[in-house]
Amino acid sequence: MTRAADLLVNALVAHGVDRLFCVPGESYLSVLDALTARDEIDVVTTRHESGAGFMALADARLTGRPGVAFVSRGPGAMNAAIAVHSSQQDAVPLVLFIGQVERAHRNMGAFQEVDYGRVFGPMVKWAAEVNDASRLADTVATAFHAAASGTPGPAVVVLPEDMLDDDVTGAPVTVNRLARAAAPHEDITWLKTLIDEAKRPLIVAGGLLKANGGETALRSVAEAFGIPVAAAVRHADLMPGDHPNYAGHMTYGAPVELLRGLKQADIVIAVGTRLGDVTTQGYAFPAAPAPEQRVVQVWPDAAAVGSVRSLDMGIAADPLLFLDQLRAVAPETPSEERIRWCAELHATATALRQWTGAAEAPDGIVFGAFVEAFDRLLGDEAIITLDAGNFGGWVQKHMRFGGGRAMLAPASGAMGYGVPAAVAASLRHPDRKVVCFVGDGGFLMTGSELATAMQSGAAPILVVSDNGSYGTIRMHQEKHFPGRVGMTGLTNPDFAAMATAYGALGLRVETVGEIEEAITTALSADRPVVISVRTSLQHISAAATIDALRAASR
Ligand SMILES: Cc1ncc(C[n+]2csc(CCOP(=O)(O)OP(=O)(O)O)c2C)c(N)n1
Repeated sequence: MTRAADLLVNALVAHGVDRLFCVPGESYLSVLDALTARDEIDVVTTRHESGAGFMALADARLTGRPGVAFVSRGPGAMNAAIAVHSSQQDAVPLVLFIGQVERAHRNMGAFQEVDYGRVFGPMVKWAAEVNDASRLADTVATAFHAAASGTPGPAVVVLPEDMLDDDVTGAPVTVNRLARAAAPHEDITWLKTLIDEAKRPLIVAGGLLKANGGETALRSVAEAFGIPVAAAVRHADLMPGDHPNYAGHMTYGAPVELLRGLKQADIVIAVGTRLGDVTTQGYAFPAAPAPEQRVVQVWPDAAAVGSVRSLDMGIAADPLLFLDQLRAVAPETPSEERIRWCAELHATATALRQWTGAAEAPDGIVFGAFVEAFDRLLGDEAIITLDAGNFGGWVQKHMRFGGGRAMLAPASGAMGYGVPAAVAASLRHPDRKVVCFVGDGGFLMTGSELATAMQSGAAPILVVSDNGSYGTIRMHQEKHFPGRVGMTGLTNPDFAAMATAYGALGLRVETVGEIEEAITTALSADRPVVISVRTSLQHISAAATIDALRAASR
């Protein structure tokens, strides 16, 4: 007899799954049993389903394959919802397996019963409940295909617990090969004409170029044509920050100097980005619905191309294939004019990256000073994960990315991503330094995954910016209701002591003088480290102090 649960594991292995993240549940015990008998898949047991989901998303970014998480029915699935949302917003492929009540009890309001198709409906690309075990393997194949094809995103497979014990002897395991579309030949020819006509072309590069050699292909096209590259939000690592074609990072509230430069572009070629709200600074550049310059967008899903703004050209193609095609028609060398245009934008981006602010304030360290030191002391082969919050502004502005330094951060703005992503990154690349930057707010959302790091042998460095506040929201309060603030203050535990209790190395940085030693100690440790940095709340963002915000509001 072949048990359905064993067939499921066979199907995962056939899809190249070598690691999955879970919180175990009684609703899929047979799968856990099947996994214990196999060593092809490393099962990482996490402390919260959001942690499992975020780890799967980070792993997907690093491998270029769908991330896989298993969670229990009802409460477990609801805890994982944040990862489903991030998968959809970030276009990162995720296959989420959820246990379900036994088939005979469906639609009776049974213990922890949920209709997942309805709950996740608008967010997922595909969701199916496997009621007939003979359909299990092909449902898995469809889920992996749905997650990775077109606009990557979440697929959900629901597993009634009694189905997992059915006999499926002889049922085949299938894999649906991804269909990848290239750009039509005439579009490449036309685009080459548009680029040749342009004086100041600009590439905006997005997350779909993050794995599978996208960075190399991008650099090759940019260098050959002499086109500067601006990174879509959270993807500053797509071009090395010191590369002459690097033109900056279109992050939250990008500096006016950067935008002034980029807006001179007479054609924007968006590759592997949906040109969403944040990257385009609130649909201002390139503007939606009517851009002020020529815009070409390359994205694998025709329905998403041109759905937000009018385009001069929409190309529904795989961005990597597209880059190869464009490279094939590139000139031998770029013109002098193009090299000057690249240099102009690169100079602005480089100047903006320098940290020049005050290092310390009466209420703590200005986080930029800590980030500047980390940038200096950290080697190139590193992975940096970011949680959501204002502390990240300094990291995104003042750290150099690319050329080996990866950035993993959710464009969805989900707090709680940073620590689990760092655990997953450290497991995937034990040879690389993995550093997570997280606020005191975000750290107590999923910081318990430090226990997962201890248990699984991951060794990330977690930098907690402790300003005693949900600082980002406090900043918005100061902007909109100056001086009338509340509900954003945080009474925090001693994060370094907490780390020690987990068995990690806990370090505390209270003054600027302690920064370098703490970083050096952390970088030479071979176990998880938490550096708790006493950050100034007055210096509430990389762009403004609380006093300045209040003065401006008055
Ligand atoms: C899961 C989630 N909940 C709430 C928010 C809204 N939010 C955005 S930033 C922020 C505060 C972040 O505080 P902290 O982690 O301490 O970082 P800081 O802004 O102080 O640097 C909140 C509550 C969010 N983005 N994600």
